Amino acid sequence: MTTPTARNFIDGQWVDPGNTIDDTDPGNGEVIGRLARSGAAEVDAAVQAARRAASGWADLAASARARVLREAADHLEASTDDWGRLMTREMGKPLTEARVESARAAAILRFFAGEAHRPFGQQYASDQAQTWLFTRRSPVGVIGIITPWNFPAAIPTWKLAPALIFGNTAVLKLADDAALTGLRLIEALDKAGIPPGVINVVIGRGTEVGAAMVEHDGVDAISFTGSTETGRGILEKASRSAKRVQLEMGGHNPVIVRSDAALDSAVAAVALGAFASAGQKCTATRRVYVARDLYDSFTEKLVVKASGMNVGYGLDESTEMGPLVNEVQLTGVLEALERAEKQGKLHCGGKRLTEGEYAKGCYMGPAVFTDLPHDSEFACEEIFGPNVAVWPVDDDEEAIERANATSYDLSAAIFTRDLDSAKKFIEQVKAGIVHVNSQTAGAEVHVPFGGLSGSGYGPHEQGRAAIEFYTQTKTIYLDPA
Ligand code: UN1
Repeated sequence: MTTPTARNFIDGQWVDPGNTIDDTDPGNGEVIGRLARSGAAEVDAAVQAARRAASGWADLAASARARVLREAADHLEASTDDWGRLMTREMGKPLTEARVESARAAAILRFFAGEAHRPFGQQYASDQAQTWLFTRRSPVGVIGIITPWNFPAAIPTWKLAPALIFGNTAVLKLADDAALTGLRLIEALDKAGIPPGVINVVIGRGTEVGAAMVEHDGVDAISFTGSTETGRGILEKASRSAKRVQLEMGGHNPVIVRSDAALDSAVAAVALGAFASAGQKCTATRRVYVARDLYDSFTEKLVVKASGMNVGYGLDESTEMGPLVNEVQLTGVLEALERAEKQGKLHCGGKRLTEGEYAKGCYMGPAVFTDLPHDSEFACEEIFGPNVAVWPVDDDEEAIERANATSYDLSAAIFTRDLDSAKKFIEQVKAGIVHVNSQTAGAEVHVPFGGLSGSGYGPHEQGRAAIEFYTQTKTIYLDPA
């Protein structure tokens, strides 16, 4: 079997790469593929192709664009298991999660195909009786899309699908750690007959490919998901040429557990929120504020749950938590947790697993901390791994104040049976997404998704909200001659 290579897709052609690097399975260190190395020249070719394709694609009936999305969804649905396996091998998430994600990507395509037949634009009454006054939505042009490795099927899909249905063309940079997975989406769109140049993919380092996209005059807008630091750098560069920018960045998501909570479901939801995908989600649960009378029992149950988790290779069906995505990420997380250990109490996990099969991959145990200062690095900064900390709180006011104390505002959850407390939490918590009695992660396709302040910038993604970023508004005064 030949090793698959993540190649560039430019102007409808798969381009044979010059330089490549290894694509490694973080679960066992095996080289599973090659990744093209590209730079500004490939980005330029991709942008030129996207510009040439722009008017033809925008001029199609929306239903013709929808047909391409739907047919791509058909192709992907025929192979969600296979797609999930590739995802697991490339970036480590357990197959059970990877399958859900590949099915979700197909569902995203179907939702956005449906946008072709939903109303958009608005009609107004003009002050002049004879005037028809309304707005029209038109494509923005060429969208530069930069996606991360943690949802390598879903995130490229939820950016590309709205870009395409609203008539834009795109240049996509897929993250190295999961580029082969992301390319399945492009293969499906190619098979579905998307015209040349409408989507283009360039594989390479963020500092070269991403930077070239952000600086290219032929790119009209940038949609990015990744770290807060990288996102802010993109915003700074992109604003020099007044590009439209949408940033989905880090999170440091809090959970409040009140005295009246259903304790076991709160524990289960915190474990799921903190450790699914080995905590590598911007929506992962990191901080838990528990009513003092439940604090000991909650912590004990969470530690039992975390220490009992089956950490292993993602393709084993019994695995509950897989490896981290690569050595660099693992080392960064372990070092941050070592610093945390000096400031608080580590109850379980948090260390590299090296025995037996673990020695070949990027494995660590899920970590639960307590007794960390509220101003510690752990309490304030996102550490992108399977780690969560618990603190006792005395009342709702303190819980909400602590929940709101970081510079990230993505997702937040409360566990309670008390309606008034839930309502107060919904009103007062700083977050783009609020959960009552469910985990902090998750994003249904048909509703807006996005954070505030350090977590997000620009219009939200998904659902009908996507139209805000991927279209521009024209106001039309139509008068009789
Ligand atoms: C989810 O919680 O299912 O990068 C989605 C991330 C987010 C997506 C989370 N943008 O983790």
